[in-house]
Amino acid sequence: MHVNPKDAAKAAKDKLEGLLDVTVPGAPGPAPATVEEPTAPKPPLPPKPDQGAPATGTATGAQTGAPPTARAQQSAYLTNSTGTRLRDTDHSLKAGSRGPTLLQDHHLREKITHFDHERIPERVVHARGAGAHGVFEGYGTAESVSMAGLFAKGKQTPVFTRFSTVLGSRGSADTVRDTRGFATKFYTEEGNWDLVANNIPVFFIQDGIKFPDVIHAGKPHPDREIPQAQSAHDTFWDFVSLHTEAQHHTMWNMSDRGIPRSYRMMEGFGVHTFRCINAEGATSLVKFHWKPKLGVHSLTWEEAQMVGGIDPDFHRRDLYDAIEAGAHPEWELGIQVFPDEPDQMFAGIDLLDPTKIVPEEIAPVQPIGKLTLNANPTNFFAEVEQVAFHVGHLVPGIDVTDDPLLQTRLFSYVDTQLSRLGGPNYNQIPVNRPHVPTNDMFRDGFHQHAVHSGVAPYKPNSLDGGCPFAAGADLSDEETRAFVEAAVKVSEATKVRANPASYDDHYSQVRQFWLSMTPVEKEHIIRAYTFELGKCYEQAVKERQLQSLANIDPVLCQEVATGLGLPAPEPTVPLEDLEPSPALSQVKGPFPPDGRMVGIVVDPDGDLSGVDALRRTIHGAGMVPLVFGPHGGTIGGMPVQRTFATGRSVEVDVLLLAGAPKPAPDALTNRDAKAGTPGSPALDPRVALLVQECHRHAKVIGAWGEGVTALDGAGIAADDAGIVTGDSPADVFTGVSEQMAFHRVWDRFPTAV
Ligand code: HDD
Repeated sequence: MHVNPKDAAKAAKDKLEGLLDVTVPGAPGPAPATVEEPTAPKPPLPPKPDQGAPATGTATGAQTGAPPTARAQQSAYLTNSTGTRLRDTDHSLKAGSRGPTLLQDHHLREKITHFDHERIPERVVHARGAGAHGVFEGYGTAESVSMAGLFAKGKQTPVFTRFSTVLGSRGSADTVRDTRGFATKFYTEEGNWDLVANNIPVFFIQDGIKFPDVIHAGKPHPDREIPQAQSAHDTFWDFVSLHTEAQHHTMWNMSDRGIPRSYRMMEGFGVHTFRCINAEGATSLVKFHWKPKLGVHSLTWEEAQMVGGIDPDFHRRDLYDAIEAGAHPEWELGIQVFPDEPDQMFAGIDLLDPTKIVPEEIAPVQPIGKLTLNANPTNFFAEVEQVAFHVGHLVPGIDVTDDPLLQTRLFSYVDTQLSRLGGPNYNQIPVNRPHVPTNDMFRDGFHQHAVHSGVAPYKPNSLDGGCPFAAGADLSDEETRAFVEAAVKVSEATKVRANPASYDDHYSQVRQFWLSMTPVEKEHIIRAYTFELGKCYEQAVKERQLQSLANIDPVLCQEVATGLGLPAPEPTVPLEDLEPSPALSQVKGPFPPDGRMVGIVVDPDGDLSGVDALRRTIHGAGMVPLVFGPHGGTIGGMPVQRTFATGRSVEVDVLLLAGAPKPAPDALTNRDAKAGTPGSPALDPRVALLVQECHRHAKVIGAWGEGVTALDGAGIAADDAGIVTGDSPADVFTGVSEQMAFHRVWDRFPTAV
């Protein structure tokens, strides 16, 4: 077809004119579309004190790098990752509303790609955890031992603490029988110090080269990947029965220490002996201990199992709720101090053997400061997941020893972060950043966030004026001193793959632990071994572990053997009776009630006088009252936190019975009643179960008025140990408080040994 060139030119011009239809600045243009936010935009949260900008001091002293919160939710409008505002993130770009999605939808691809990469590898051990911010205050009592500034009297140092289980995956239950991690990062004025501790003072192995072995044995079986987060299986007991230096740690795991009631009620131990240096350069050998203000307290095994199903996040929730409620958990940091003598022994105990303790009776734990956890994380991933601890994060005044377990750890903790956090710059992540200027001359690498200036990240240099400069070696000058390794003489030695002879005793301290337990603690240990070994299939594994138990104590061995239906072997080593250490027992008290959960059963048809006043008193005393009722909403003006359907005994530390609710007549509202629960037909069977479980778990129970009949309805004698009855709620609670300060009604547990 012939086209008139004139017509073609005009058509082209018309098209261009449409395209050139732009708004000229100043000229009135089309009204902007209104972008409506579903919720009113909020300003970003202020950064936490430990989220300061990376200190990227350079040769010229310039500080560069954006504040870490620059990437946080700052814009009131939805944007993509490069800050361009978006109008729609709910519909992908399609060829027609029913057509295929277009590859060109860069927003869709960016959003999905980011999501696809949200997960990082979980920690190879200690994957499941919870953390909190806090402050450490020095008492000034450690100054003769260590020059570390954080121990100075009244000195306040920000900290971040992460608690964890060891064996389970990130999503596993909190209350499994396991060791608990207790790692604290102190952001001191002399750099970060990490105390990477556990709630058990000894370790499974004496030499870090065996860490992969013990962990492979404890983790789920490689074929089926079960069981999750527990040691009750063949490979674990295969290893510890063959490798008898693990028996001491295993005994602690089988004790109630393996199932803590709360992270707030655990001791912590640095395990290794460290070397401290004072301002005069004198050295001492030191073991670090955390002592909880609330005392050491554990779940019963049945509670631990129930909670694993009812509330797998029990410890995480407990820590978070206590901090939110203002019941800030506290620990004292204490040290056992030993002279730094060439043999590094104390009272015949090898201080470099991490399977041994030094009893507190012969080396008292001296308090040197207090830790208070007072703020929950703002973002779990950014803080709890990305925090990276390392036993080599040390400050002047705290040094390592030659403990072969510690020596391997010095390598492992940096190495693991490279794959877990994706490269060598993990100390630039906000939660890991020191709160002091850094100038490490490290450059580049994955996830480099600093914009370093200067041209000479090497030493010596003249082009950056010689900067950075070496810090001073004068230990008494707090302003300039540096971390200097203690000048320890290393004896002339031959390279060997061997342990010292002192490491050969695998049983005497395990027996000492057993002999230091009260009868009820011994009973729990027997039950724990019987349960765990009862879960093993391999007869040879059970028999070999019984042999180790025989080498610890004949009664323990016999009781477990009876439970397994196997003969008890004779010991193969002489039983050595070390002096028992009462400090090892956790049956103690009284302890303060901060953050304890107090269940109050109310009956909407009963007498509620004085109950609300008591509820307020409990709250005012730093505890958490939980009203249990037959329905939600309010009863007698009190909010009901748990209905008989949603609440369970394991959530409370003590139970108060303000009434005896009857079974609901209507089968529909009573649909959660536990059929067949023994008790009176006059008492709601769910309340009967609540009372019976609290009684079985040796919790203090208080009752007044109609509540006393609830005891009867549940088949519990009102004069049994730990049952407090009285005329008024206030009187009853006074009696209850006195007894709950000892955690449990220990007399109520049956004991056979
Ligand atoms: Fe470890 C994590 C404590 C021996 C290798 N360890 C880790 C955590 C704690 C401990 C509390 C969790 C830190 C966190 O919350 O991020 N570990 C201990 C104690 C030990 C011990 C008290 C003995 C006294 N560990 C140990 C050895 C090795 C490791 C012997 C290796 C040879 N540990 C690691 C690790 C982890 C770790 C693989 C996993 C994630 C991480 O470090 O950051 O490097």
